[in-house]
Amino acid sequence: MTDSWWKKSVVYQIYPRSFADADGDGMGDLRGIIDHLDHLAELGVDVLWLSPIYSSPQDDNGYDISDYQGIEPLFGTLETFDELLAGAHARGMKIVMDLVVNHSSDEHQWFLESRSAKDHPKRDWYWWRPARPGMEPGAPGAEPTNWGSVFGGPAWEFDEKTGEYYLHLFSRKQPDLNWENPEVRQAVYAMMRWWLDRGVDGFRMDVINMISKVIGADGSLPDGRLSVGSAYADGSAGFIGGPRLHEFLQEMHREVFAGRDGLLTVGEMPGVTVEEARLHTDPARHEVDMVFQFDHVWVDRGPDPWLLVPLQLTALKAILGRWQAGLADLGWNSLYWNNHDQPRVVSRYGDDSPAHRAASAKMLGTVLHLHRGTPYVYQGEELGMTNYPFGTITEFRDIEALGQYRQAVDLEGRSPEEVLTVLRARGRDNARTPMQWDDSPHGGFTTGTPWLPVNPNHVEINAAAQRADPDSVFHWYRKLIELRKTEPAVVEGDFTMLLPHDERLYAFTRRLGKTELLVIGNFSGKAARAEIDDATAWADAELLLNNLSSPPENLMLAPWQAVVYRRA
Ligand code: TEU
Repeated sequence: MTDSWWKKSVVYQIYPRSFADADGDGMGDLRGIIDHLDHLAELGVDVLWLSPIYSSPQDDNGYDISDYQGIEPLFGTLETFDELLAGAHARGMKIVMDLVVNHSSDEHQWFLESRSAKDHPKRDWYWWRPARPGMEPGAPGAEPTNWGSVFGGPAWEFDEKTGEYYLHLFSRKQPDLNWENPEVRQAVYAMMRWWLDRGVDGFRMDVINMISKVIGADGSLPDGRLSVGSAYADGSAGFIGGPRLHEFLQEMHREVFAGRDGLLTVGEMPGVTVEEARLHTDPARHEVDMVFQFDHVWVDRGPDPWLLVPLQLTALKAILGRWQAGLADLGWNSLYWNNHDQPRVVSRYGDDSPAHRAASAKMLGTVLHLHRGTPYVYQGEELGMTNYPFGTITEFRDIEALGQYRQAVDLEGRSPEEVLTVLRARGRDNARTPMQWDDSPHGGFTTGTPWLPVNPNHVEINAAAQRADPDSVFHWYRKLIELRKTEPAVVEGDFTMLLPHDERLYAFTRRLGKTELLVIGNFSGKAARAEIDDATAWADAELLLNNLSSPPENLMLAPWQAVVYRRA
C-alpha cells in the first residue's frame, strides 16, 4: 500500500461548539478554530477532525443535519470554512469532516418531502412503516418494532399526516435514511465528492455500521430482545453490521474515493467485532482505512446500564490486546480514549485528584500512543482536562443524558440519584464543556455566556499555563506525537502484550528489526514492579520517556508512572 500516510499521523478532534468562540455568542465557531491553529500546530498533530459544522437545528449538537452543503450560521460561513481549510493546509495539517449519513435532520428538505405524502417520489428515502398488524396506528405499543432509540423512548415516531411511522435510531429529529434506495446513496456520494473537490481530506463516518438494516421478506424489520426492567428492546441485531454494509462501503469507495490520494477514512462502528474490522480495513477490499471500535470504552459498563462497574485493568488489556493481534497482519487500528461522546479519560481510567492528575493523564496518553495504530486526541485531552462536577439533571444539555434520564426515571422506575450517579461519571457533556484556554473568567473560551459552563478548574488547568510549563501534560503529548515521527518502531513495530494478569501494570513491547521498545504504565495509586523476563537487562536500557522525576529502580513503578525504554 503506497498511500498510508495516516499510519504515521496523529488526529486531533475538534468539537467546534466547545472549542473557541470568536464572536462572543457563547458558542464556539470556525473563526475561533482559525484563531487557535497555532496551538494545534505546536502540538504537532497532522489531521484535524471537525465534528459537524453543517446547517443543523442542533437537536444533537449538529449530528442532525438539515443541509449537508451548508455551514451552520452559528459556526460561520463557507468562506470562513475555506479560510480554515487554507490555514490548516498552510501549517501542514489536513482536515477531515464528520459525515453523518445514517440519518439526516427531520428538517432536511429530503425528509420534508418524504414526509409530505405516501406517494411522494422521496417517500422511500427514509424508513416508513405501518403500525404493527392488528394494532391501532399511533396507539401505545403499536410501533412497527419494539426497538428503543439510543436517546430513550421508542425508535419509531408516529406521523399523523400519513398514518405511518418513521424510524429514528437516535432522536426523533434524526430520521434514518434508507440506504436500500440507490438514489439516496447517489445523493450522499455526490455530496461527499463536493466536499473533497473543495479540498477536505477525508471523512469520519458517523455510525456507519448502522446503514444496512435486516429486512424480512415482507419488508418488516425484526423485533429485538427485551431485557427485564427496560421499556424498549435492544434492536441492534437488526441494524449493526447489516447484510449490505460491506457492499455499501465498497460502492462508496468506488464512487467517491477511487483515484483520489492523501485521504483518510474512519468508520465509527459501535459494536463492531475484530473479525468484521479486518474485512472493513483490509486495503484490498476498498472500504475504510480504519474503524472506531467500542470494546475498550464499554469495558466499565455492565449488563445493568445504571450501575457503575469499576475498571478492571486485565479486561482492558485483554480487549486492546485482542484488537492489536487481530489487526496485526491486515488492516489498521484507530486508538482513542476520548471523543465528544465519552467522559474524560483522566477522570475515568486515571486519577483526576490534584496529586495524580497530570501524571495519570500522561500515563494514559503514553500507553495509548505507543500502541500500533493511529492515535486520536480529543480537544482538551492534551491538557488533562477532567469531568465536570455536574449536580442535578437540569445542568445537563445533552439530548442523550436527558432522554435516557426520562426513560429510566419516568418509565422504568429508577431512582433519580442512581441515574445521576452514572450520568455524572459517564455523561457526554463531560467532554463538551468548553476548552480551557486560560485562567480568565470563562477560561478564554468566550467573552459572552458559554452554552455549557467552563469547568471551574480552568484556573489551574489551561492551555496558556501548560504551554509555558515544559513539564505539563501539553508538552508530554507534544513529545509523544514527536516520538511517532522520529521512532519508526512506534508506527510499524510488532506489538506484544506482557503481564496480562497484572491488575496494576499495563506493559507491552514494540519490535521493529533490531529496535525494541518496552512500555509500562502503572494504572494504580500504588507502586508496582514489572515482573517481566529480561527485567534486569531492560532496567539498563535507554529510558526514552518517564513521566515522573525519578526513574524506576529495577522496574518498580511509582503510582501512575509511565516509562518507555528502548534498546537496539
Ligand atoms: O455516536 C454513536 C453512538 O453509538 C453513540 O450513541 C455513543 O455510543 C453514545 O452516545 C455514548 O454515550 C455518534 C456520534 O458520535 C454521537 O455524538 C451522535 O449523537 C450519534 O452518533 C448520532 O449521530
